[in-house]
Amino acid sequence: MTDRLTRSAPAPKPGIVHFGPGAFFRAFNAVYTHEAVAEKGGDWGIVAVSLRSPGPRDQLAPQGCAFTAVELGPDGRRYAQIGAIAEALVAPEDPEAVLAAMTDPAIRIVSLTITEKGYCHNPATGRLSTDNADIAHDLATPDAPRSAPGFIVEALARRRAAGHAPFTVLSCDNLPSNGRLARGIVIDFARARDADLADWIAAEVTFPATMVDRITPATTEDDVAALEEAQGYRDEAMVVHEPFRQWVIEDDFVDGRPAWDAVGAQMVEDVEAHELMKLRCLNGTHSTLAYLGYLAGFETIAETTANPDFAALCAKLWAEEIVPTLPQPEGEDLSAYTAALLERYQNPGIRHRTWQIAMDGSQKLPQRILGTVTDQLDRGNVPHGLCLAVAAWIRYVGGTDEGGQPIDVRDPLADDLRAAATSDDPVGAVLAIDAVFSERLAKDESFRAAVSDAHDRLTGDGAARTVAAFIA
Ligand code: CS2
Repeated sequence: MTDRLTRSAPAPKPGIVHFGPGAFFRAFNAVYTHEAVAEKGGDWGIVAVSLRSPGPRDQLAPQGCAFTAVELGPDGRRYAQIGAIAEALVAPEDPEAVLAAMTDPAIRIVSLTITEKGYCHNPATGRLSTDNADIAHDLATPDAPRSAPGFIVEALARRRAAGHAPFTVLSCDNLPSNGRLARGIVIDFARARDADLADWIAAEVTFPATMVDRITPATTEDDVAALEEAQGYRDEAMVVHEPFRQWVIEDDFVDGRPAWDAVGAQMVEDVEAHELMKLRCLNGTHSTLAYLGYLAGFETIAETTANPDFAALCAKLWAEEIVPTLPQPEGEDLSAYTAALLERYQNPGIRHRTWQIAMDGSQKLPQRILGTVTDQLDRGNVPHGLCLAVAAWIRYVGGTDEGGQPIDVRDPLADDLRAAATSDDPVGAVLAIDAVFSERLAKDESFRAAVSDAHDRLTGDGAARTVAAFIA
C-alpha cells in the first residue's frame, strides 16, 4: 500500500473563494493560480467550495488540499503538484462557514466553475429563473443559501453592512458573456431581496467576463492507479488534462488579482469575440460529436474524430457554418485555431467520453449551437450540419440508442425532453420547449424542416451513415 500525497509547502493565505471544485477548476484555475503565486507571490490561496457533493472535500482534505495535475500529451505524461487550494468546504454541511469565508475582507475574488445549470437561469433568455427550487429557497431563507447566486448576494449584503469593500465575481463557465450573465442573475436575485442592495451591487461589484479553455476529462480509477504506479503515491484528488490551455480575462477587478498574466493568461478589454470563437468552434463541435458520436457507438471524442467522416464533419461545420458567423478575435487566426482543435480532439492520451459531454444539453445547446443557427438563418442560410446536431440531440434525449439499449440521459430537463422526444411529433414537441429554443427559432419553418429531415435520416439510417452522406 503506497502513501497518500501530502502537502510539501504551506498554502498561500486565502484571497479567493471558488465555487465548483471539480476537475476543470483543478486543472485550470488552480494550476494558473499556483503558477502565478510561485512566479509573483501574493495572498491568493483558494477556499474551494462544493455546492452539493462532499466528494471534492473528501478527496482534497486528507492531502492538505494538495493534488497532482497530470498533463497527457501525445508523447507522454507530465506531473505537477498544485498547492493553490488552502481549504475545502461543503456548503450544505455548513453554509455559515462558507458565508464567513466570503465575508472575510481578505477575500477579494469569488470565482465560479459551477456549470451552466449553476446559474439558475433560463438558458433561452439568460435571466434568473425565479421558479428554480434553489432560488425560491434562498429568497425565503437568505441566511442559509443553497445556490451560488444566494451565497454571493448574502455575502455581499453582509460585507456592505459591515462597511467592507465587495469582491470581484469571476465567472469561468462556458456561457456567452459570462460576466454579464453572472451580473444579471446576481442583480436579479438581489433586487428580489432589497432594491438598495441591488443598486449597491450594480455600482460597486465587477463581473469580468472570461474565456476558459482546457479539455479535462473526468478522472477515473485507472488514472489514479496509473499515477500511483508512475509516481509511487496515491492521490485521490488528481486530475488529468490536455497540454493546451487558454484563459482570456477582462481586466476589471475591484481589488486586485493574482498575476495570471505572468503565466500566460491574456488580459484584454473585450472578451466577447474570444468567447464566441471558443463556444461556437470548440463547444459547438464537441456537443455535435458527443450526440452523433454516442449514437454511432463511439465512447470518446478521440475515437469519434479518428473516424475520417466525423473529422470531415468538424471541418465542414467550422468552414461553412460556424466561422462565417464569428467576429475576428484580436490575435487569433481562425483557420489555425480550428485546425489545432481537431488535433486536440484526436489526442489519443485524452479519454473524454461522449457521454460526459452529452450531459446537460438543454443548458448547453443555446450558446454552443443555436446562436450560430440563428445567425445563419438571419442571413438566409440553413445550416444543415448544425440542424443535424440538434436532431442527434433529440434522438439522444429520447433515451434509446441505435441498438435499442437505454441511454443514461443526464439533464435537468431530462423528463420533459424524453416525453417530447418520444412523442408522435418529436421535433415539433422538442422545439416547443421554450427554456431551450427562442420563439424566433421555434417558429422558423426552414429550421424545423431541416431538423425534421435530419431526424428522419438518423432514425432510418443511423448516425454513422447519416454523417457519411452529409460530408460526401
Ligand atoms: C465540454 C467542455 O463537457 C463539455 O461539455 O464541451 O467541458 C470542454 O471540454 C471545455 O469547455 C474545453 O475547454
